[in-house]
Amino acid sequence: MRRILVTGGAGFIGSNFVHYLSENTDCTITVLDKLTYAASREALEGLDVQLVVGDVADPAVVDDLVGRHDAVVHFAAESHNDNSLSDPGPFIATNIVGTFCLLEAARRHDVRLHHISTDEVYGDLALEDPARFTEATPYNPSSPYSAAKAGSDHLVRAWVRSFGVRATISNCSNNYGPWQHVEKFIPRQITNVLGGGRPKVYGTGANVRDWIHAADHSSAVWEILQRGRIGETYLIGADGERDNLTVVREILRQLGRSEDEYDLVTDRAGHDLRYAIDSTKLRTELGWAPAYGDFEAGLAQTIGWYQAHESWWRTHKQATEAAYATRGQA
Ligand code: TDX
Repeated sequence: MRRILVTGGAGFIGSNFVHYLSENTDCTITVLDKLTYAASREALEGLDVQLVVGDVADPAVVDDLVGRHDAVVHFAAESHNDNSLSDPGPFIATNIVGTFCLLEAARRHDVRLHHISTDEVYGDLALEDPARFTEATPYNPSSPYSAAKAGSDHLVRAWVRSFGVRATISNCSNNYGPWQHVEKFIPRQITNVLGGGRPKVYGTGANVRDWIHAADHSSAVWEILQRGRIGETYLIGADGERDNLTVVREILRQLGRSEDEYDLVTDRAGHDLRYAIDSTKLRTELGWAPAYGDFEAGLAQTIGWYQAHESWWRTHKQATEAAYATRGQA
């Protein structure tokens, strides 16, 4: 696999994977990205990458591009739950129609495809339930975002079975790290505190997420792309379960503020209680292991990155907070 096309490669996790490829392989890399509000050209600065600005749901762009590559890694997606609740349309267009469009091109040109998905397709777990998601957990998505991702996963499986497309799927837990848009939980709270404000916690803060550093997500995707079995799904997670209040308190502590300086705000509609990943299959079959085993250390590195990149996140902060204010969440 010499020539790799990364869709959504200017987004948070997509650009992290492009960095991973640049640093660890000698592949030729093309990024297809629509450059929506969530993408950053800056995240690709200094890399030897061809950036094609275009829409994954546009067959005229996608077909030719896919045909000129050996493999496609498909990150492009609308990914923020809160946005899917206020305007679901773009989630259907990019996540479902975009994936359909790529699958048709992969089928026509017989190109290997890896589809990036989320643990949210499985719905949520009870807080006290010892269970975690596995590859066998039934799909049960809650939000327009997770339903659209679930739909895209089903399309991939159908194209493997019906048309023999050489595809794999990964479903990852919550990512954190550099270049994540300030609408998401961890960067929102870090940048609130850096700006002299307070973290904003939905509901009671009891909801649990399973955190993984984006760099660990990238290394797992590379393993699956190289050695994953066609037609298989692999869950990616780093045993990072924390409730939201614990994460907020840790951010406040690391930034030298009192741990109770946060606000509880209006809860998210349909808010999933808990996600948790059992990544045994990935670890035993492909020998993958995360490098960021210590969440608090990964968080410290991430806080340091946001401190050093204020000019980047400042440009997004005001509009993001204005949108939260209209929903009673600021
Ligand atoms: O200001 C906030 N306050 C708050 O309490 C925000 C933005 C979020 N939250 C809560 C909601 C969730 O319980 O924090 C948790 C994490 O929220 P998000 O960052 O919005 O992530 P989540 O909804 O868990 O979805 C994420 O993980 C799966 C990603 O956004 C998805 O793209 C991914 O598929």
